[in-house]
Amino acid sequence: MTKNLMATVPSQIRAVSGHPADASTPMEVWQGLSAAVVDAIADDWYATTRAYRAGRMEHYFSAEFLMGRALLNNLTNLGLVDEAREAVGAFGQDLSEILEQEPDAALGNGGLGRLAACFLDSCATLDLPVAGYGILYRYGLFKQLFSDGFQTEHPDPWMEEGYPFIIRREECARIVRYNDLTVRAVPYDMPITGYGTRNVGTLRLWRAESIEEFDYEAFNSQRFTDAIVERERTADISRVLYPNDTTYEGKVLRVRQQYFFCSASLQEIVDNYVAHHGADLSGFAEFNSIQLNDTHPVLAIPELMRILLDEHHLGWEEAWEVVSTTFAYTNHTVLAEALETWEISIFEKLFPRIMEIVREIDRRFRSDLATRGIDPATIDYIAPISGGRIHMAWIACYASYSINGVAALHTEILKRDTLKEWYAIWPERFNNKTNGVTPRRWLRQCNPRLSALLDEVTGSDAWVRDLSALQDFDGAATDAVLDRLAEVKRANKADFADWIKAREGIEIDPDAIFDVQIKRLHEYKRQLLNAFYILDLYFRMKEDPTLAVPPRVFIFGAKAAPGYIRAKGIIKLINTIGELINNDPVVSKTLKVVFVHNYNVSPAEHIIPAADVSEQISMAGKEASGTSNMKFMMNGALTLGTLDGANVEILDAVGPQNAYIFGATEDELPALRESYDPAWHYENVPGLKRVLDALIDGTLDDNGSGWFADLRRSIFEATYEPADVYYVLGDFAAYREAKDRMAADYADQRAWQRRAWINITRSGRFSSDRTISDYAKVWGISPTPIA
Ligand code: Z57
Repeated sequence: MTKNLMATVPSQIRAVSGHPADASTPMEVWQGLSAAVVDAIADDWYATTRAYRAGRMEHYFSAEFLMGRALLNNLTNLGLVDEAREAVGAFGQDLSEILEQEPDAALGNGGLGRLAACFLDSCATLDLPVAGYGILYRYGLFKQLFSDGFQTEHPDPWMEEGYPFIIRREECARIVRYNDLTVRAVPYDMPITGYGTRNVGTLRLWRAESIEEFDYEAFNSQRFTDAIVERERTADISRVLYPNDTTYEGKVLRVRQQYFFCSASLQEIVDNYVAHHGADLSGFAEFNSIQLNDTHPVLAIPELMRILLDEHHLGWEEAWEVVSTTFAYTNHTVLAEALETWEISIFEKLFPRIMEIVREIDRRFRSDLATRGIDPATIDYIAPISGGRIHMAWIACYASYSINGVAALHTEILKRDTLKEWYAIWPERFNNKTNGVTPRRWLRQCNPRLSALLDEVTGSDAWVRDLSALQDFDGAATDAVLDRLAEVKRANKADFADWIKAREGIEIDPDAIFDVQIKRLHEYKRQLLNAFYILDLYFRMKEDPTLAVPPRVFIFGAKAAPGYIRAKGIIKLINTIGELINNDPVVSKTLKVVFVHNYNVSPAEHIIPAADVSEQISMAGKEASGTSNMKFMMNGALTLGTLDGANVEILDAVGPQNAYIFGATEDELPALRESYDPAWHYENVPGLKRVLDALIDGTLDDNGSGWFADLRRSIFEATYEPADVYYVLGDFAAYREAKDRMAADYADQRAWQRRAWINITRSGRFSSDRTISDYAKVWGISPTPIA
């Protein structure tokens, strides 16, 4: 399938470094080895691209692709890991050290961006004709450091030292026009390999550049700086990823970014259609479908209308017929603060023609709905333009042939609440697509020990391409296999302890329970509930030194949006609790708190294989799906969670004896909230008073920021939202009970490993291969293998 790496690696390294291979730095070796991989797949990549372009294709539009590292992923997919180890070993380099040189491509915030990356992996593995389209951000998600326990943010110029897995395609550049600015969009292509296939898919990321090198006129007429400023204004468009997850920020630059990649991608797709099928665009939707990853790419809807109307001279009806059979929309949240709406004036200023088209969509929408007898108040509420703003989700719902949520419960909430008006009119458009994660990166690659065990027990590596095959091995958990499983976990935990020692300077005991919560910091995810538990446990141990507490390490990883002060307060709180506990001579023998700084895809690959407990504790109804829950399950961690998002389906897959579920359910919450009084819980629920008072009585020091007092107020005082809006105190007693019980259960290792095994073998339906096979039916595409 591929050329001999051993032969090409040394010359690639020499070409990159200008030294002999054995005189090169680990970074140069990474560069050269990566270049050798691109060399090995180039011909297949070209063949795949040509095969896909000739037939029906799906185009996945997303403002975020959280790819992480590429080298090991590609080596794993191509079956070249051993060969690569040998190739670099030949001149004294260690492959794992080489792999750690690679920066993460962090072109995404969290779940939504990582989902897009897992989907590309599955599309490649399943030979599906799908391409991804997004933005080549110069700066990915900020780097997080802690200073005195406070998060600080730092730029992440991730490809500044060179990045071999992306190829500039000068010849495919397009022009994107704004009212006040015209820019060149230059595509950079990333190859997406699959496991056990020669097909290589493509992620196309656009970079904004000036039309001309310089404005020579400005340059020569002593307006040198103006010429530079103009260049910078252009480069601004793809300069930085906005660091908000599940919140909306109405920044003009952001809407510029969105239009930028939508317009460039559509131009390319339309040109490709013309090249293959001729100038009559009325058949466009037979060969193309576009998935909108949340509302961020929804400008593609009026932009495709513009291209069809103005550049290909279709009539409105004909153009709308094409558009409304092309797009499908995925909703990822029910949080009101995430719904994108733009001020009309912004659209008018940036792209008046697009605004004109949106107005016409709005006008026709209103008359269409009136004809259907919908009442005027409802029409006004769900119209594309209402209250002086443009509602991107409403445009998406109106124009899309398919609308989906990302877990069963989430889709039900969309139909019942968030999008109920739409569901009433077009019920047939709604469907569920429960998220999934790729078992290549999240098991095969990050957990080689467990992978080897699975190969052995199942007799082959077929599970890597068909994870559901594992379910036949539920019964294979003999005592011998369970002992092996325990050894695998123990070894992973020892590796992780070394990694943490080097990275965070904290020593942890591999025999303790590793209890992990890794995800973006958000109040709805309730890291605060976890923090309260830990602080309460500390007080319980101080109060009664004879209390039998199983050794535990509480592990966190989370970035807070830089402007989200309350989330930053929670980070500081966890770090401060960690300080208190880790420095307590007695308690630190049993408990440790570790906050992994700069949590990202590659740290996740170290953390997840070592986890015993998967914390999935959002307030029910708020986490659309969650995807780390699935990664933990595949790696044999047990879920400690609420009945939220995909946790519901995980519970359904493993059964109640193999997960720890607690807390108020989504349907119980409205009634509970009616009479909810956080002050009552504070007075009456064991432990809470002490914990909440510690926020203000000097036990914990927030360096005078006032952030801990603010956290306390968020629990007791109604401001623009009700007191304790995420029901932290309401669920505390149930959480404490479940978590204590879980820790006690850990002592019976045989029983624990049996439950872990069931979690692994039942994780098949959470493979993104299953999710993508479901999408492929909606998309109307089929496998197109090149060989
Ligand atoms: C994001 O990461 C998610 C939703 C959003 O609306 C935005 Br913006 C960013 C997440 C959800 O919070 C997760 O529950 C979900 O698993 C993930 O998207 C993938 O669907």
